[in-house]
Amino acid sequence: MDSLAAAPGTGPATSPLPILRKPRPAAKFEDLPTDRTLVMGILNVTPDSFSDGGKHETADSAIAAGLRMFYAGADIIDVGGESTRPGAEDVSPEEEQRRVLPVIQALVKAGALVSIDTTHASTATAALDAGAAIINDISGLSIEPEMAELVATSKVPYILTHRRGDARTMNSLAEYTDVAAEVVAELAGVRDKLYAAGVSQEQIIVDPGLGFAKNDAHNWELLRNLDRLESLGHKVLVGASRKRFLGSLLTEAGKAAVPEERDAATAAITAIVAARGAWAVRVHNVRPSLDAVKVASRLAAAHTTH
Ligand code: PMM
Repeated sequence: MDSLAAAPGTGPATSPLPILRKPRPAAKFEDLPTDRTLVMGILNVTPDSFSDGGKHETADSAIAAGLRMFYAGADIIDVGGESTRPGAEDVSPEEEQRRVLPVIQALVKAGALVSIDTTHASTATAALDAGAAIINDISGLSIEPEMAELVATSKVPYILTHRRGDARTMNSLAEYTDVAAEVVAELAGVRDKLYAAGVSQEQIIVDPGLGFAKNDAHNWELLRNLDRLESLGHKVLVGASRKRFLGSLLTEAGKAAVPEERDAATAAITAIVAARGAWAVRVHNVRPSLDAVKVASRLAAAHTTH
């Protein structure tokens, strides 16, 4: 039961057995709040993701961590079974589904809104059958173009993330003259393929893909130019949480901050992108980002007297 006591990134558990709470009615995408930036909690059921890889070796420990994020207030739980870190090995769809499906089923049963982080159409299909409500495909259709058909027929929201190449090649493809313009143009190209397959404008959520074929300077430039991404006319999701560019920013005595030391900087980014109207942030530690969203919302509602 130790796994229930120490949630990664969410601080000490307040309830020793969150898993035993009563099931709630299934959450719906349409019921998500629209008056503030949403917070998506990251749940990697993988042995090797860069921040939380290896923490959830059993479905039970992953479910407990997901439930803690849900009860901490996460609007969406993003469940992934394949590491996306540079150089990561491919995982078969069968193994990926073995990892994620029991976790999705349990979280949905508890009333959480779940997204499936996958590049495989078969895993996305199985996840939707298990109750997931959003597809998060960091490949931007580049691995399995048939994902477009699935999004069109299932009518679920689809997170379209900018990336060049794959986990093995992306670092060598981080060459841009105007990163924001190129990311927007490349996202628009994939968006048009989604439209051609019959996907609607409201289904698409765009994501700059921080760290995916981007160096530190590219990530900062994209964050600064979020409005250019918004000009595509879709909801925007930002995934900066604990990424390497924050580790380098927080370098002390020549040593980059380790992932767990990057949460305050992550929350600072959440406050900034929330103030700029991002639809959602994808984070490991839910609570600080929820607080950051509150700060941004309260500031936006403050009166100016002159
Ligand atoms: N980053 C990672 C994985 N999935 N999905 C979206 N939409 N955006 C991201 O930036 C993103 C993602 C890699 O980070 P992780 O290993 O912490 O999940």
